[in-house]
Amino acid sequence: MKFHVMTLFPEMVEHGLNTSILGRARQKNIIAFDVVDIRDYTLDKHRRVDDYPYGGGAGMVMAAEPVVRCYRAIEEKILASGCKKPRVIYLTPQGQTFHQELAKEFATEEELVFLCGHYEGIDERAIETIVTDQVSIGDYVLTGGELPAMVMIDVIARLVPGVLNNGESPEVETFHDNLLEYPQYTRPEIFEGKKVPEVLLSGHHAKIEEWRRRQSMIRTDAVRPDLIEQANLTKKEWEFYKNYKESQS
Ligand code: 6GU
Repeated sequence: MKFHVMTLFPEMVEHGLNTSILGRARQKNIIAFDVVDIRDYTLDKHRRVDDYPYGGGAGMVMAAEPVVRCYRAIEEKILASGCKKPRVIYLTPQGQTFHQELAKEFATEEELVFLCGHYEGIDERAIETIVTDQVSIGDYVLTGGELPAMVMIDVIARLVPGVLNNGESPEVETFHDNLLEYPQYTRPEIFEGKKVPEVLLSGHHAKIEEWRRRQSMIRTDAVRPDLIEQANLTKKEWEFYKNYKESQS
């Protein structure tokens, strides 16, 4: 799978994507990155890519021309390689919120194009001309689309077969059984006076599993009560949860 990224800060994206698991998957040719500098496509003699907004207001707007010319160069390469016209994702707080199901959908594509905006946004006509999907990564405002593009690429790439090293299929539910993960411990047994929970040293697998499930329920209840309503719990686990809630009140 190939990820094309249109950006004014290519070195930021290159660095982010060449590290750790994604860097290794790239070396193994399971995924590929094509990071393109939008500034290379400006026709302005001063290499400018932004301008003042019509109608006034604060900040600058990225001009349509370099963005669309940059995209057309990418599209030409993709069509020449025999692939269909790609989906083009514009990273913007005005988009639909990213989630695991959307990642699964994008992971079925051969090629994806990400458009990273900066300043106060991009001329709407460029967006109308090339963009197929507008996506936000959450309800907060970042200075540009590079980090959101890297977040999306990380989430999508780990769904591509062979990217994760263990033979297991990646967990594609938001969270396993709609529960948050239980706490993990490794050596030493005592760290700054704090002991590893006794049950984990017992070697009793059924007891360990029960403890982990209960820890998951307790955490989910504290942090994400919206999830626990749809959690996949056994009758016995619901019983435990009910008693736990009563003991809390
Ligand atoms: Cl995709 N872009 C920016 N600038 N801020 C965001 C975002 C995207 N998603 C959440 N905040």
